[in-house]
Amino acid sequence: KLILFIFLPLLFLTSKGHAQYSPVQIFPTPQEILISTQTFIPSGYFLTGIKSVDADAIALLKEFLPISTQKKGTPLKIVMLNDKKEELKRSGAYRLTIQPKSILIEIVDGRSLFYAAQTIKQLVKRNDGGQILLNPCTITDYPDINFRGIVEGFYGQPWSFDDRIELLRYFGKLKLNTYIYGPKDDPYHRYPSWREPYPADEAKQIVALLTEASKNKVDFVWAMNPGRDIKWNAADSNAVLSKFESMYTLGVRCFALFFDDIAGEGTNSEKQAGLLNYINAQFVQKKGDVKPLLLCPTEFNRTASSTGVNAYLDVLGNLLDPSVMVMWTGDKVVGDITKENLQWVKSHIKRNPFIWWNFPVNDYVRDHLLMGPAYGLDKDVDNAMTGFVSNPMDKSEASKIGIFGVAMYSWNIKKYDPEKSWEEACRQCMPEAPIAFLTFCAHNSDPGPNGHNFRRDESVQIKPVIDVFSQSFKLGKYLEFEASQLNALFSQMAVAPTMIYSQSPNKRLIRQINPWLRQFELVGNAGKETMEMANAWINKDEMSTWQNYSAVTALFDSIQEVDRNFNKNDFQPGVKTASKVIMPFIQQVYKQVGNELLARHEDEMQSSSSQIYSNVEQLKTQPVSEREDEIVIVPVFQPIKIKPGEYVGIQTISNKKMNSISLNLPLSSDNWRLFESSVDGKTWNQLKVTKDEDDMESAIVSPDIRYVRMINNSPKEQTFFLMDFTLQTNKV
Ligand code: 14T
Repeated sequence: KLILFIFLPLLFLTSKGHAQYSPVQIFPTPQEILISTQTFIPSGYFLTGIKSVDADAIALLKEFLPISTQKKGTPLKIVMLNDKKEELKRSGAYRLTIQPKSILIEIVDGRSLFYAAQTIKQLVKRNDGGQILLNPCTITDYPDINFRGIVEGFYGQPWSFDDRIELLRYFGKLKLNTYIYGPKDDPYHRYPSWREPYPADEAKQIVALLTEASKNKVDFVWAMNPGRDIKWNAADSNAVLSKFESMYTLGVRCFALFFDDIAGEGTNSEKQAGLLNYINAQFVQKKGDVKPLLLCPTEFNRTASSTGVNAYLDVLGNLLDPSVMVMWTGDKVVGDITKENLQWVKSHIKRNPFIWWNFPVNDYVRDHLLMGPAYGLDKDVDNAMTGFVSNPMDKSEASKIGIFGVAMYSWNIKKYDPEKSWEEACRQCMPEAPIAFLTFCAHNSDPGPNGHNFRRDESVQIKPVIDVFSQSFKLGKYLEFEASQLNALFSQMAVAPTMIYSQSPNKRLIRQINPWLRQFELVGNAGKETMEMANAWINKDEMSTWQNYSAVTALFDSIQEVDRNFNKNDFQPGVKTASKVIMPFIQQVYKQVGNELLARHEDEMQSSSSQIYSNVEQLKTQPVSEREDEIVIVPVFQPIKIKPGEYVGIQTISNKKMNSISLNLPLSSDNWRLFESSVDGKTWNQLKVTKDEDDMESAIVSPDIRYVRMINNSPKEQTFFLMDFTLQTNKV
């Protein structure tokens, strides 16, 4: 739908080839935009046309446009939008025509004017002299989905008042219009206190939230979840009614009933439909200014849905008043939204579903952050959803990344690009350190293994590099090009938290993700040390390998420490970061080098465990020295007396394979010696000794023997020189 013409002052270029270029970017992407590349400097404006449609929108316009109360300068005219197109009758639809001599804003309602103002805010640029610049343009814009926003519907610590105020402001900028209040752990929303009105101080906060919501053209929807202990009788129908009445008194005009996560009586769909219809008739219709009701059913996804005649969803579809909107999470509790699934549920509930998307909620994987792109949303869906809301994390600021994607998708489905939207979200959420924040988010997206089998891409850019590098490294090769990319990334990871701490004024965000930031720095450093270790290892620099190996070991200890001591909760305590691609890579290289390094040094350590094997008093403490391919008794330079039956030899527990023994002992004529080998030191086999031309004696031994000895096999004490007694081994 986006037609982008670039028009020069007089000459209109309608080349589609230029369709990708726009002198300004607007989020969410407008449906139709014609914009000139030329700019002009507007003089003052005066307001004309419809008066007092929306004071907040006018106040917003005045923030960045010179608008005077006198009738001088150029007109900024506000009129009703008259178009037969169904889309241009939607709340929030607008058409904006900016020309050097006028601005025309055509609107459906106050929200339209507010959204047009949000668009103009993004169109305004300034020159070096601080003057305002505008590009002439015509923008025709409307939302693809009527209700867009979030459902605060997770388990765990609900958002704070300040979290909510900030998010409502964020909503205004993103043209999101729906905030559904339903935190599982608010006792006044659910069990046990849904029947009771809020205490005074909490009621006051809800009033303040309603004010902020209204300023940002957001519908604050208050949800109740009574199913756990509701009785299907008049008393409880009235309990719902009077609680709604008390919320109405506070200013709430939008209401929802949730029946998720319950068992027993409360799950009865006929009774649920009856209650909704009763509230609709007795409350919504009577008040006149209350919006249509919203229902979250007990069977809110296809996997959980029963089938057959009078199945749960069919009963709802048949009985519920057509005005009641019905929520739906898709095929599963957490998963993609597909056209096919939307059609399936519609055939049962007899209306378009209102999507409750369980992303980026992390109440089922609390040790992970979900800060990656919002993807898995079908783009081939026209007018198939009444609403689209995201269930966020308990971390409000961190959830802004996912919410941004939801805002882009739900406003303009066809133009939605998950990756580009995600990058823009990172930039907008942390303009002071965009790259650092992007790096952080790129490696904090996958929830890890979980019961919903919901996994996300993570570390997508570096993954192919890691695959190539680690494959070669397993074969003993260190690929320089890939290594340099990995080193660059790990350095970036290691400094990103420092950048974020020092540059970002968003202390709320930092507080929410602080354990993960700390962990991220440690993982970055572990990556750097691992690469150095791998390099040293390949270069056979054992000293450095050891140093880096112990540095990585220490960093792993710190990572474990953070994991154990931060983010304590009863469900998934701990702090996991970069857990899908990067940590497994670091661990794999660490293990590989560690195993090889230790295997090599195992032999060295065992050199002390190769020892002399002798019952000759004089030789009992004589050292042996173990080298790469031999074990040698250190020579003794004095004559040794050996009694009948006494022996001298070598005992080893090395895992090397043995080869042969060789000796250089003074010749002896009377053949008093016998050479033997043994596996266990108990049973001995005699060795056949041969002499070479230099009078060196040697004997082949079988590879797995662990003892060799020369024994005095004569009845007399003998004397000899122990000059060379060597056990040859295979090289490792
Ligand atoms: F109402 C729903 F649409 C819904 O999603 N309900 C909850 C929601 O509050 C929670 O945040 C979400 C993610 O954990 O899952 C739903 O609750 C469940 C779903 C389960 F499959 C609770 C327990 C489950 F086993």
